Amino acid sequence: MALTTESTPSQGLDAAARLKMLRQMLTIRAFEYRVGEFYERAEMPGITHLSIGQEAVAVGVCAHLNRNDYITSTHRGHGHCYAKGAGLVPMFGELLGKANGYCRGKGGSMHIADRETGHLGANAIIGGGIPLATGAALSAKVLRNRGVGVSFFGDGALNEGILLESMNLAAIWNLPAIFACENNHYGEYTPTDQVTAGRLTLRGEAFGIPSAEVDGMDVLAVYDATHAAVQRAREGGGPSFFVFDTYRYLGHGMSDRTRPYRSREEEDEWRTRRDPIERLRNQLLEAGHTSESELDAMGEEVRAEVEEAARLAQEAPFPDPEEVDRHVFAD
Ligand SMILES: Cc1ncc(C[n+]2csc(CCOP(=O)(O)OP(=O)(O)O)c2C)c(N)n1
Ligand SMILES: [Mg+2]
Repeated sequence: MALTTESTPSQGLDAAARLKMLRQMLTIRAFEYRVGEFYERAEMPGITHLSIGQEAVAVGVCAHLNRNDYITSTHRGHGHCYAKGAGLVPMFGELLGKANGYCRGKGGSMHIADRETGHLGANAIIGGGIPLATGAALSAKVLRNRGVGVSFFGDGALNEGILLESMNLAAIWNLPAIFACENNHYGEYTPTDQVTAGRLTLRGEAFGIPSAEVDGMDVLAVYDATHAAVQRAREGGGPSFFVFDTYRYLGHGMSDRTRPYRSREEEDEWRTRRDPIERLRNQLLEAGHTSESELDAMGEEVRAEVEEAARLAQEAPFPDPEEVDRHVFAD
C-alpha cells in the first residue's frame, strides 16, 4: 500500500518551530565537524561515522516524538541521538570515553544510548536496532501509552532478514512502529543499486505496511511525510515504512578520505543543490521569518555551544578503572 504524503502540516509550523529545526540541524553538523577534529587529533578512542548531509531525516522525524517514544539508531547515529533530546556534553563525553558520557564512556560512538530521552541505542550491527524499536512498539501497544518505536537504519539494512522479520511482526500485530530508512546511496563503498534488488518501498508494501519514498534533504518534507504516520501509529493504526533519499557528504568512516567509488561531481551536486540546511535557511529568508544577521548570530551561538560542550567533555575525568565491568551487560 502506497502512503499518501500530500498533506503539508508543516504549513502550520510557525517561524519559531522552523528556526528550531534549522538550529538543530546546524548543531548536529557542528557537533559532527567537532567529532571529526577530535578524531583527527587522536583525542578520541575508537572509530566514528559522521552524518553530515543527513541531518534533515533525524530532525524531521524526531520533531514528532516525545520522551515516551523510543528510537533505535545506527553506527551513523549522532544526529538521531541529538534530535531525540540528548545533551551535547554527555554525547561528547561518551565519544571521548569519559565518566560523564551517556554510557559512562563504555559505549562510544556506536553504542551510545540514553533511556531518559528514549534512545535505546546506536548499533554497530547493520539492522541490529530494528527489532529493538519494534519491541518498543510492542511494549507501547501492550501498555496502551500511545508511544511509538522508530528504527533508523541505512540502506544496507534493506537486505537484512531482520528488517523483514520485524516488518512482518509489526504488520501482523499492528504495532506503532515506524521504519525509517536513510538511503544515502552507499553501503560503505558499494552503490546501493548494485546490491539491492527491487523498488525499495516494496519491502514494506509486501507486508501491507503503508510505505513512501521521501526527499530526505528537505526537513519539511520529512516532517510532512511522517506526521500522519506517527499520529496513526499512536491511534492504533499500525506501522509505516519510509525510505528517505539522502547523502553523506564525507567518507563512510574517518579513514575513507578519497572516496574513489563516487565522483566529485556527484558530491558537489548534493552539497550545493540539495543541502538541507541551505534549503531551510533560504525558505526562512524568503518567507521573511528571519534575516541574514539573525541567521549569522544563530550560527555563532551554535558554534560556541558546541565548542563549550566539547571543552567540558574534554576536561571531564575518565571512569575509575575499578568500574571497568560495571554497567556492561554483554561481552
Ligand atoms: C550485519 C553486519 N554486516 C556487515 C557489517 C559491516 N558494515 C559496517 S557499516 C556497513 C555499511 C552500512 O551501510 P548502510 O546501512 O547503508 O549505512 P551507512 O553507512 O550508509 O549510513 C557495513 C556493511 C556490519 N556492521 N553488520
Ligand atoms: Mg547507506
